[in-house]
Amino acid sequence: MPLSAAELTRSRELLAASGHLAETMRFASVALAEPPKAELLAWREGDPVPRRTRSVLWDRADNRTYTAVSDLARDGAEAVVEWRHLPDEVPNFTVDEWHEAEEALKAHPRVREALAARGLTDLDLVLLDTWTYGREVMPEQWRDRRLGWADVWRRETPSGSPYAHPVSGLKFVLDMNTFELLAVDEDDDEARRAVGAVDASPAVVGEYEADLLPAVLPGFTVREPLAPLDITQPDGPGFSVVDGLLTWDRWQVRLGFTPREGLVLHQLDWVDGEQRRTVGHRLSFAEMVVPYRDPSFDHYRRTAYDIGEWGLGYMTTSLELGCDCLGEIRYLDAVLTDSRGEPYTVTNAICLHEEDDGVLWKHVDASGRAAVRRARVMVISFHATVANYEYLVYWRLHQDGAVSCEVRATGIMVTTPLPPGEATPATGVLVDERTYAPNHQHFIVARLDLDVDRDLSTPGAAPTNTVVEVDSVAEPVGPGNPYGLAVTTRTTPVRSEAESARSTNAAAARTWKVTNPQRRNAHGAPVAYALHTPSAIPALFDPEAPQFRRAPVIGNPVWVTRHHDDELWPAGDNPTQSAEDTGMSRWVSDDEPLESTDVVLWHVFGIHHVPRPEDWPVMPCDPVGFSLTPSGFFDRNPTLDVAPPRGHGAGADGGHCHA
Ligand SMILES: [Cu+2]
Repeated sequence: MPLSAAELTRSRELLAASGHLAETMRFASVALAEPPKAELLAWREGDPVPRRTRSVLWDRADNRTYTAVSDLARDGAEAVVEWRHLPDEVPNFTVDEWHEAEEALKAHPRVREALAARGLTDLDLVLLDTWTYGREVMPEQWRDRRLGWADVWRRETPSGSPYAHPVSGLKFVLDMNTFELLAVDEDDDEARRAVGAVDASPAVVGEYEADLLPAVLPGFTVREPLAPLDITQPDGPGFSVVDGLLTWDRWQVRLGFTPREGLVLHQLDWVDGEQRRTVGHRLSFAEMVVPYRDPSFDHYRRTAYDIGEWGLGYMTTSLELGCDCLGEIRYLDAVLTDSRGEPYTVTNAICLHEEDDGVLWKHVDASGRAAVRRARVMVISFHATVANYEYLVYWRLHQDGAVSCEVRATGIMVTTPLPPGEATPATGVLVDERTYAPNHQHFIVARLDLDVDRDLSTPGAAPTNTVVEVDSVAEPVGPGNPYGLAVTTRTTPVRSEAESARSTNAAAARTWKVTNPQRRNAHGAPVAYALHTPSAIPALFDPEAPQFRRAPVIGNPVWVTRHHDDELWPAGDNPTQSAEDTGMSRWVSDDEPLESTDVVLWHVFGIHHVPRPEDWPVMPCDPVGFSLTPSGFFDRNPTLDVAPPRGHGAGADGGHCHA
């Protein structure tokens, strides 16, 4: 269960009472300190549930970072069971700072002066959007500071798109602790600086709301709406959720939510009557890396770590029935803290609903008799807005044992105006009048701690999984294969962490399986779940590129590691202002064995975004994702027992549909 507001308040009070909490300290995050996995696996009904928090704080007075663990069941000084200084670590930026930075900048005379020089005098139309730095691009003299840089944007009207007009060639650099303005950074190129001015900026169609479009797009009208489509479940939904435990069809899963990851799926089990089979212990998104691939003044420092630097949980927005989700919906709220450690609630943060998913299986026999089953899918989703972009995250549980994950990227692309007569740089695509959107990539790192069919007869038994790589191979023409038809599969175990980093191979139709060699199906093969990776994207980095050295995890679409409780963040615990990876590359450097043990599968996927004009002024959802499918986990199609469709000639006839 995620932390409640009362628990978060108590956590803050315990820290305050301990004397550690100085007036100048701020909370970067407060999260549930989850019990070690070994304890969770050995946990039995009736055992106590430890409730501890992990807080990350920093002191605005001296920029020192601390981490604290508080035991909510204890009192007084004993309650803070860990208090540690983290030298040289810069914790994530907070939503509060983002707002405070804009306010401080707008009050600064030098900022006002720079804006006025570009014709920007109505500050209500200006958005100053603060980003974090990677160490490699930080000005050297300020590398010991908590440093932000702000983009400058201009709205056409007070309700217009905040990202409609980039004010090119101008950035503000500020100390996020003192909000001291350190630099007004301007492009050396005079023409590019000039094009940031109101009267020189191109007449783009930057609006996306129907009421604002006619003013910028002559003749614009709203399309005739389609016929109504209502989704109703007269008897209510087919799932139940009690204290965060979701039960649906054959699935059971505990829903968690953390400030950094947003939604977390815990203890994902396939439950068939008395028989419970484990599939996943803990599934979530552990990092997002969004490097812009345009070295121009406007974009070279644009390297967002949306999870490690900001937190997908903190970016989560409330969902609205009929808009974000359609049908018979149940919502869960999320409780987070602000930078003073005070709890607040994001209502309707997680959406739970069922969808019809077309045909599950079908056959029409020679007499014309059709047997059909319809598929239902359980959807667990949340939406995160990270400044100009949104990420809509959908985990889906399927009746055939598959689990799929989809991310729909939408929102507004970052753009740059071009001076008259200047060609579009090769690092971007023209999307509007004298306006280009830079090439960029969104890497999402999913942490998939699967425990495939763990031995439940022995409480606390450790998982015994091995990840294997499966390639399809065309055998050469020869004896036994005279027509060259033979395709075989070659299965190679990932034996140790020296082999941890895997690559896709479309020519071999490569997949990976998490197998349990201790468990065999009826056909003698180890039970397994397969990972399919249709949205793997290439990193396209020189290995020595500073940005790549911060997150070499993005260099491979699949990684396998030995489970450790503290190996959660693959670009380091605190990637803000980092120079070198302290995550994945360190974890695998000790070359631990990976066979028949507790392994974690990591999948890096995402959007290789070479912009299209169609992505502007707001981007239609670009869906990417992956799936985990049972592969010999069951002895046969596990959906033979799915009830036939109701009505329309089915039912009494045993599920036969008639033409
Ligand atoms: Cu994009």
